[in-house]
Amino acid sequence: MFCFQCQETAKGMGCTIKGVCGKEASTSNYQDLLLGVVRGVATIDRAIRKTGAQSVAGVDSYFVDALFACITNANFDDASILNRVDKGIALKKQLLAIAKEHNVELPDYHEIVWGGEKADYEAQSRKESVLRNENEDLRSLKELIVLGLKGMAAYYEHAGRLGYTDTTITDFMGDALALIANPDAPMDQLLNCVLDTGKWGVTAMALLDKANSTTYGHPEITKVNIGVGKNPGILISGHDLHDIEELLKQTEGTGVDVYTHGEMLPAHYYPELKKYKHLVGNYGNAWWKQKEEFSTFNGPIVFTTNCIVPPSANANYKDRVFTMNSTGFPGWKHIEADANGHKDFSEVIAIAKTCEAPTEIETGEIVGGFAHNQVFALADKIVDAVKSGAIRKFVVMGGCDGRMRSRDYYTEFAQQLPHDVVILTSGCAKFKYNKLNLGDINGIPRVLDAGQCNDSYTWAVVALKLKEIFGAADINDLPLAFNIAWYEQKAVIVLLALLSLGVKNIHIGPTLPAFVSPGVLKVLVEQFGLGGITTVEEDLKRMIG
Ligand code: FSO
Ligand code: SF4
Repeated sequence: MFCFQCQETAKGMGCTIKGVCGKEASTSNYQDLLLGVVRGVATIDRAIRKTGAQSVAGVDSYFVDALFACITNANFDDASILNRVDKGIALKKQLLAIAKEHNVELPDYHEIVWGGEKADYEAQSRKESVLRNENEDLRSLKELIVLGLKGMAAYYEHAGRLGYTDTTITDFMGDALALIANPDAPMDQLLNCVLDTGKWGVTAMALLDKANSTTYGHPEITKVNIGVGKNPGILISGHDLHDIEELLKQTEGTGVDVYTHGEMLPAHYYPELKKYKHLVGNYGNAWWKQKEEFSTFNGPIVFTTNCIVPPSANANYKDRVFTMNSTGFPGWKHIEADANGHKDFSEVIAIAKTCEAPTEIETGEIVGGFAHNQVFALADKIVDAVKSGAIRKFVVMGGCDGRMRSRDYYTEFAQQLPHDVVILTSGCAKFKYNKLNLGDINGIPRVLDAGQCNDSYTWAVVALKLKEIFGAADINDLPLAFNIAWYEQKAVIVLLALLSLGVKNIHIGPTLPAFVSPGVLKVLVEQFGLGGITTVEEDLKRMIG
């Protein structure tokens, strides 16, 4: 195996024996195989479509799901990955038949030529490894693209589940997959594609923003309980709002409460979700603390997306965890959607009824719901505070949380920020400072949480609005700094999206990605001023002044 897609990769270079995340070498290899199949399918599909011929239906949703299943901590189940490989090979055969019928010329990439025999899976997976590209700069650009596509796929899938699709996004994804399949893809074309990935990332985030806020109302300022009630509960994790809505509907009146974990916290901010009285609160913190927090929760847990941490051998919750969508874990039950996209939670609810109420691990409330609509409602107040000097600067600190101790940096950075600086956050990174009680400035909380990592879109929209209000020539002239924490591939698409909007001098940490080669880093530094982090003191001087 070779995997270097996340921030916690072994030695900051790559996992080669087993993932730090817990991913087995076999799973990693099958994911490489799956991505090879995905590249092959997308390349043939695009070639057919470009001739004007009718291609096979469902190619887009196939590669979106497959890309999502290869995100860090999403799917640890070999059988589930291999199912997708089999599905892709069947699709490829259909596509090849159409290509033949219409005399579509196809390149001779191994992704296309390979016949898909089961006996070859092991050998072929090695051919599809990240290391198939020997030139490290080419490899780096191709990985930046595919990792960005994984994040984009996740956001696109959530939007799609709410009925929002946009084939221009999936057309781009198909073209980008075909480009990275090309062993001779030129460097400049790849670099342009990296930037285009960011551009389409903005479109995908905007689509999801529209899907979420049209379906569930615009997020609004909300106090979220972090304590517990007396009823048994179901804990729901991940990012999918359609799934939590279905769970809320099916648990209503059953005596079973619903709690959010990690990235599902922002569900509480949406009017059409917060209206459910039995949506009691947010239990625990970011994804990486789940082993402790799931064991005291006492009830069943459902994963709508990543981030899964493999349980300890003696974990008391092992028999009451359910996965859905692109996620999977060997031995855990998987809830499939029916033909209409509905999921049946009756088994989860039945188990919950036999469980104790959650054990209290915290008490109190946290405040969030500052997505763009809510921020714009406060615009006058915010602009006045900036003009009067009460607010000196904003610092976007969104992204991911993770288990490395070096991430304490973000807690300390937040604590040591001057009191006239406001943190704009989104994603699970917020758990590093959302319980610090950092106070407010003229009634504006010093930590404004827009929502999930995809809601980083809010900060792009807000920055553009501030630019307009203050008549700034450039987004980079605003009193705005970016100190972003990353972990997995959704953070990659967020970063590429910000770059595509022209944001400069973004700091990412706690370490720079292993998949960015020195040569590509040089370009990113020269063109965008991208940088890492140093010490809290030094960075406060650099970013805040
Ligand atoms: Fe966090 Fe995990 Fe949302 Fe990620 S829960 S780390 S960037 O999946 O997606 O912020
Ligand atoms: Fe390693 Fe991260 Fe890949 Fe897991 S996802 S195998 S921790 S690089």
